[in-house]
Amino acid sequence: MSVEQTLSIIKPDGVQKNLIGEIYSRFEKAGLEIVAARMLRLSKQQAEGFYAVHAERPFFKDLVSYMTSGPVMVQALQGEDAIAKNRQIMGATNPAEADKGTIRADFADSIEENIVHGSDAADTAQQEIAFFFGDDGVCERTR
Ligand code: IDP
Ligand code: MG
Repeated sequence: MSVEQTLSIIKPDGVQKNLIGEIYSRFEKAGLEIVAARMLRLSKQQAEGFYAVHAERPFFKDLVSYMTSGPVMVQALQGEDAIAKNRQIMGATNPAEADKGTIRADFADSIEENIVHGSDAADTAQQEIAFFFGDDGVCERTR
């Protein structure tokens, strides 16, 4: 285990359901620190770029339209094992398969509208944090 950073997004359905505080509380109770945060409405180009890895998937067009349907809340999380810990708190992609007590089991409506994004590995975490926060947009926790 080591201290890691990971990227989290509260997707448009999570913002619409007024879950920002609830989700932040779950992160903080699990020992994850928020080290960067911003709300924005993704452009089509941003959503396509962020999810470029899924460009050939049949659901790609719908995914881009979902992700641009309203504002998202984007944050970098820091802590021991942050990448895996965030994925545990989120639950499986399909809420029907997500463990009880996870964000997706508790709040998601479908495999597409599943409330949150989380980086899946160290390299993607680094790329995704840079995508939203550049080189200097993450705050060091000095206390
Ligand atoms: P993840 O968000 O759990 O990492 P990915 O496989 O990376 O899941 O897929 C990215 C996003 O694309 C999912 O969170 C979900 O919003 C959407 N998605 C994934 N699989 C499907 C599907 O089979 N149908 C519709 N949307 C999907
Ligand atoms: Mg993924």
